[in-house]
Amino acid sequence: MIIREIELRIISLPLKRTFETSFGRESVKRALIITIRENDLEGFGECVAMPTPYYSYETVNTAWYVISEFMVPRILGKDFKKPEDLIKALERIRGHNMAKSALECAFLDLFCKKAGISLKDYLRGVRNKIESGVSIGIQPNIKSLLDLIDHYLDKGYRRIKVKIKPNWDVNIVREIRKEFGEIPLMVDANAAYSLADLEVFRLLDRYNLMMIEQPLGYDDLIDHSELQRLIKTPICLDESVKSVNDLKVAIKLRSCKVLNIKIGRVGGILNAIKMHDLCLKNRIPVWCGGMLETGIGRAFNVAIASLPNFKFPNDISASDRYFDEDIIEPPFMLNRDGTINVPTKPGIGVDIVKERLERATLKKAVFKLD
Ligand code: OSB
Ligand code: MG
Repeated sequence: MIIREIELRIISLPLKRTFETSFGRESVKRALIITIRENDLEGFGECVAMPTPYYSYETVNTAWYVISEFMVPRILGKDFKKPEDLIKALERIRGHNMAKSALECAFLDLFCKKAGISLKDYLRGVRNKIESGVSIGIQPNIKSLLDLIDHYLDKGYRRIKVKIKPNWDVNIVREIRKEFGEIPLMVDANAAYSLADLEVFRLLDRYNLMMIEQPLGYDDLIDHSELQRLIKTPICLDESVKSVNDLKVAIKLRSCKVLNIKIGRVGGILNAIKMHDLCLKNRIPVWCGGMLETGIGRAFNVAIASLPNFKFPNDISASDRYFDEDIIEPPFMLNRDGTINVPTKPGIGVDIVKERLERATLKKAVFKLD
């Protein structure tokens, strides 16, 4: 398949609710959307980098820069037989996983559409529905947090994840358990603590949490290993595991018992699958993380979460948890049993609404073979 046309756009969609974590707040969703065109077919990919370098060093603008300056010239006009070939062509570029992933996703969508096969079938997914959880940001007070949890439980979400930071941790977990009893509950610290905070984790350890996500440094594996020895609650890594190699070290050191897989963070779907398989071999269950994606990124998440070792509810919520109006149709909907259906049409299996995409666009560039 010769890549003849690549379009980049930065879009902005209002979020229904401001999303606050230990590292920052987002009120609008910014995303870099890639379109690869061939005749009348289009493949779409979404770069999950955020506007700020606080979750990872990549941002929407670094992705725009590295894709247009270094990645597009390596793939435009080239003939790639399969997704592996495209990743190989980008190997020389160090890091920038989210940027690479967006291109790989767009290629994969187009590749599957051409072959008339759904992404789920291409990836050998084994599920028609995936389990849906919800990730709740830091709230102005405990009352609004409890109200939100009540709202999402009512909709049927299968597990609640709450963001924590120092002084918004043991106190909220205590109140949640008091109000809702033994609901499936976990916390995500986004690297807000160090080993000096051991006492916080000893206290959290009493609340039967499903797991504690990324409690320590964003690039740490050694202190997580130490912490995991000291508490019984499973540690789940997010930020610290960006590659198969990171994962090998994490397994060797026993730094985690669960892995959050985000396609963008790990540099694409093929890497995500390698990590899924390595975790399966080492009896580490995984689940799919989220980056407040639009329907495009969400479709890739839903497809990968249909693989067998995705053993926990995912940070893949319905479109209406994030946006009043998504850029895809049909939107992802939550079934009453807290699951989301995996699309069966070719490629990502959802349609992009051009008029909405256009309306959300802040900036656009097209690279074409003439
Ligand atoms: O750490 O999992 C995270 C969103 C942005 C950046 C980092 C994270 C998150 C989430 C949101 O938790 C999950 C979702 O998309 O619903
Ligand atoms: Mg996380």
